[in-house]
Amino acid sequence: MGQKCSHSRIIAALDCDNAVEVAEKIGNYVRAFKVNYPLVLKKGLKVIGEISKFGEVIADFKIADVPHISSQIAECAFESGARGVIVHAFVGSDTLREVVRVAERFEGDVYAVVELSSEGGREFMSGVAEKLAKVAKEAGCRGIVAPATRVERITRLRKVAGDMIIISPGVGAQGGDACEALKAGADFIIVGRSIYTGDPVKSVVSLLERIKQEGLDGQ
Ligand code: BMP
Repeated sequence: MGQKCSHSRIIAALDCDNAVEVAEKIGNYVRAFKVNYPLVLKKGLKVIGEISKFGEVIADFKIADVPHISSQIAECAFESGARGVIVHAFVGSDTLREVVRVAERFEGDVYAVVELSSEGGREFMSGVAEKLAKVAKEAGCRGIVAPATRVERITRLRKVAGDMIIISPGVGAQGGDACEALKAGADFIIVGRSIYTGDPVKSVVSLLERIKQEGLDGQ
């Protein structure tokens, strides 16, 4: 992941209509961009290519279908210029392996959601997240998605994840703290509204400064 700002530990979630404009402004400060369904449904898949001019794109389609459909979704994402895709780990090994197989063709990465950052993530996912992380690891996923809203869960999941990358959403608007998530074992934090609402450059720079002050900037 990441060529532009190789030490940044921020992945910007561009869930805003002016995503391309924001990407151009903050491309030098983030490690990657995460693009989600609402944006692609509104702007079309071509938006992935447009954003990828300013940094690597992870296509967050939270793929969760049977293998032959999931692999086609991943293919669409990679063919559009994504360097990574996000899948749901609960789909099981067959789908995960199939998506990893597609990613390998494009030299891309697969990240598996093991526990959502929302309250609902506690209902079912918390109880099986470690198991899901293990399955994702065995299937060859590059990383897992774990909640910054419950940093103790990141710490627990790190034990299973080993050298897999942990990317962690829920920072800022959902109540999670960037530095606490990194301290708990996340490699990267995913930040959306706290960056793109207001002045994106100011917000991302001040977040980077906080991370640096705490000695968590990974340099
Ligand atoms: P925000 O920082 O504005 O709350 O955005 C969080 C982003 O991370 C959204 O794109 C959302 O889809 C994603 N996300 C999340 O919030 N929790 C998860 O568990 C998994 C996610 O992908």
